[in-house]
Amino acid sequence: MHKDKNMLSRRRLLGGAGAITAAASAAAVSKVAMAALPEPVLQASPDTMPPLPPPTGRPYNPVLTLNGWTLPWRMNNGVKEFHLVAEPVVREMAPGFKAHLWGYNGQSPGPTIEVVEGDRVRIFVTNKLGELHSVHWHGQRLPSGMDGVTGLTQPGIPPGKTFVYEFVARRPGTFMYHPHADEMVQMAMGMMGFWITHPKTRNPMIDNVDRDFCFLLNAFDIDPGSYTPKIMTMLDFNLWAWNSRIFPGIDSLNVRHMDRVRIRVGNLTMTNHPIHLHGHEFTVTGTDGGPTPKGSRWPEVTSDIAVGQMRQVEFLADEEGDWAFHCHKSHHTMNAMGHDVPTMIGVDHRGIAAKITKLIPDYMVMGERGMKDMTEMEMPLPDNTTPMMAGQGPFGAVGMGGMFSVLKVRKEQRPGDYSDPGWFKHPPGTVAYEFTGAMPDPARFSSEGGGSMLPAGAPRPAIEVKARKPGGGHDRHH
Ligand SMILES: [Cu+2]
Repeated sequence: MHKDKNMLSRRRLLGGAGAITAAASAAAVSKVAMAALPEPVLQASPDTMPPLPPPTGRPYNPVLTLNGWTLPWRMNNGVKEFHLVAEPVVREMAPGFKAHLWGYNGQSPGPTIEVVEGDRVRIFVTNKLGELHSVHWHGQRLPSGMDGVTGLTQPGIPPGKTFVYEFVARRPGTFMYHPHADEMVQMAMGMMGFWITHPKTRNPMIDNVDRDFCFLLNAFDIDPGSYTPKIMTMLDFNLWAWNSRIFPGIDSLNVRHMDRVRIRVGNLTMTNHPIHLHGHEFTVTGTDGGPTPKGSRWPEVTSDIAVGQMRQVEFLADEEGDWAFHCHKSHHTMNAMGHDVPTMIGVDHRGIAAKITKLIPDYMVMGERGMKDMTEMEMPLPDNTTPMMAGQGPFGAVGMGGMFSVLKVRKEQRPGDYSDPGWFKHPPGTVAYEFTGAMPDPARFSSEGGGSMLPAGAPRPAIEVKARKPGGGHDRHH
């Protein structure tokens, strides 16, 4: 889980170019900058990297990108310069499962860009794809010609070329970037990134927080055993991801008890995602339109994030424990599976399954008691995929995948230490437990049911319903 270790493969951002620009006159900055491209910084690890405190420029409290990282910059005569490289990447989506995606600077999604309201920003975008590219800065106020829409506001960036975007980050808030060139393909392949503009001064609509997380919702269609997403898929995706990671590959959100927590989420999939937090209420404090006025906020435990939207939610982490945090569409907390699985609940197929297994050793059907059995069954998997529902908790299989993680709220977390604290140690007597007393006869309301259609005074026939109940020592057949 969360390792907070620094594995930037090439952290050295300032090469010789930094020294050149220090001496350059203001008038020459633009040309010098063009000539001296900042060295691209690449990231090789899918782990959550620690927040990047601003080494230069105005101070701010940096965000933590879940299973991601923040792009370093260099200051060039008061301009923050970033270098994005659009390129094919290999992304580990979960341990044992790698996908061939497209992204920026070695990862999908690309690195988070963090700036401060009022910053002048210059972003060099190098296209290492085999087709045209451009980057749209979702939600920004900027000159129309910097908006990054291929054909409309600029020619597409040809393969091998570098374009420069330059504008002032005028509004504080939660934004993202993504291609606006062959975008169906390029986004289906994983090209996207987060953008945070921190407030310049104290803003009455923006509270200080102790923990500030961000991630993008994205989805892929990759057949088990293969590596490359099927880009024509419009709805039937089989991998529902946060920052191109799927549970159990998504890091936990570790906070101290009584921390104020902000979580920023953007949706670049083809459907909406009701994001749900257990154990706490939050308020929506911002959208991609900016911070929401305080009088407009109300408490929720689920916030629906529509396609192309961003939401930032905030809460006080005042309940200790391990709290599930997930998309509430139950199919989105599953990993790759076939779509033709028949519903077998209540069907006694024990004999049939045993016979088929003799002919086809790998044969497996959905359990007659539900699909949870599949978390325990040793179903043979092709290479390079991940179980449909995986992840072990302290009480057994969690039985989920996809868009799922855990908020860990701990009193004993030391200040400044946000490493994974492990599983919550529940105080004695606070865990749901088995009732072992005698089971009383169920009280049934005698006037209810089909008998009411009978003529008054007619004898009521006994209605027999046969139900197969789970458990009871059924032997399972694999
Ligand atoms: Cu969802």
